Amino acid sequence: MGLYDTPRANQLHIGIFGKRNSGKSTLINALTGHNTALVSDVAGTTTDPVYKTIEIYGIGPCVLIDTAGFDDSGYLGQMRVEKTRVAMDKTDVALIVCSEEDITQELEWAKEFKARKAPVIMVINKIDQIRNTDKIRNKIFEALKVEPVKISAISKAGIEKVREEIIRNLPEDFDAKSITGDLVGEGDTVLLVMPQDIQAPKGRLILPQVQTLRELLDKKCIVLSCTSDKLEEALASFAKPPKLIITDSQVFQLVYDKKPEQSMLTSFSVLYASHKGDIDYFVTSAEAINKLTENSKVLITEACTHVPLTEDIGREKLPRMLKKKVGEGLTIVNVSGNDFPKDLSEYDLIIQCGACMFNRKYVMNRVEKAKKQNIPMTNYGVTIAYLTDILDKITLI
Ligand SMILES: Nc1nc2c(ncn2[C@@H]2O[C@H](COP(=O)(O)OP(=O)(O)OP(=O)(O)O)[C@@H](O)[C@H]2O)c(=O)[nH]1
Ligand SMILES: [Mg+2]
Repeated sequence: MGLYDTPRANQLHIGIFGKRNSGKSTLINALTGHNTALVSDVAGTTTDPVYKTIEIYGIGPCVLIDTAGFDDSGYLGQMRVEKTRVAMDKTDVALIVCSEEDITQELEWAKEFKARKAPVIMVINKIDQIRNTDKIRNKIFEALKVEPVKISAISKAGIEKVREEIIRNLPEDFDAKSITGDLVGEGDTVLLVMPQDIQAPKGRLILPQVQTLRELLDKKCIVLSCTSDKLEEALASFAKPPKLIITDSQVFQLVYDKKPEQSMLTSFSVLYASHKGDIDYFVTSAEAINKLTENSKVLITEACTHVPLTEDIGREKLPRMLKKKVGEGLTIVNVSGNDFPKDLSEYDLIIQCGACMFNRKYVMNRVEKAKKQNIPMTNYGVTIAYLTDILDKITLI
């Protein structure tokens, strides 16, 4: 899985954009204090986006994304720009580096970030070399009404100001998003149903389970976990029914059938639907399942790029459930990782995985794209709940 097999997906993503040779990689090195990114005077040194974790005082660990110049050209250049665009989709805060007088492209990118409501910090680099920085500053101020930060990434002049600007421009909703919301609080009992099937990684728990458990412990809840075959015994061990049951979506029906009436029920991936995405859109979009026919086409998007195992949810279980309802003729297309078609018009429905490996910004940008093209989009958990007829019986936050 590589990139996101740590909880990095929840950290602030700071993307650095600019033309080739503007000094993006040098700026990364200045911010991290290490020579981690490759710097050279050859235009096009950085090709694939590079993700680095840094600790910024006042924010904590953040992910810095070093990108290929957005002015790259030619066939390979265009492919690199495509990857820079994926980095754009993941960016919570953008730094745009200007190092010459013509900043037409820089301003276009800044406007695109603004349209996506991502904070943009304009940086003028190479002030040790550029003669008239005021000309660039004035163009920026005129177009965007923001004061750029002037730096020399090489001498590190102005770097502290960049750090301050990042802190000043933090997105409002960043870090505020809890997984379990106000469903439970201190002293409440919670049962986690976590079948450790063939899909579960050997010797450890998957990220949504780990993060949910950690959050519940931080909230001082009393948490018990079991596999689905021990559900009855687990329930019997509570003096009174647990306030909340969080289950793996794959055993939704079983848990719903056995749960005490007083206990609220939800699933990890339904919780993740609002933690990482747009729960309202996911729930309304689930209605589109009813309208699918054998001529329909469904896109299933999975964040992980693991080699699919047998009984994979995205490649086997969900397609089987959908085909059972709609008919064998239903077309299902699977994509994984950062692949997400630009033109969604051929699809009748998009089903995204729980997205624990993606940051929220990236999933929300996908939702925006789907909404703009009027394509319903939902996620694994909501789909399974809908298909098993319990979407209206579970607790959403
Ligand atoms: N004079 C001066 N040169 C700089 C400064 N920052 C970077 N450079 C030089 O500009 C050149 C390009 O720097 P990089 O950091 O590789 O630029 P980049 O934007 O990452 O370039 P690509 O990866 O090719 O897109 C290198 O020769 C750097 O030494 C600066 O503040 N002043
Ligand atoms: Mg570079």
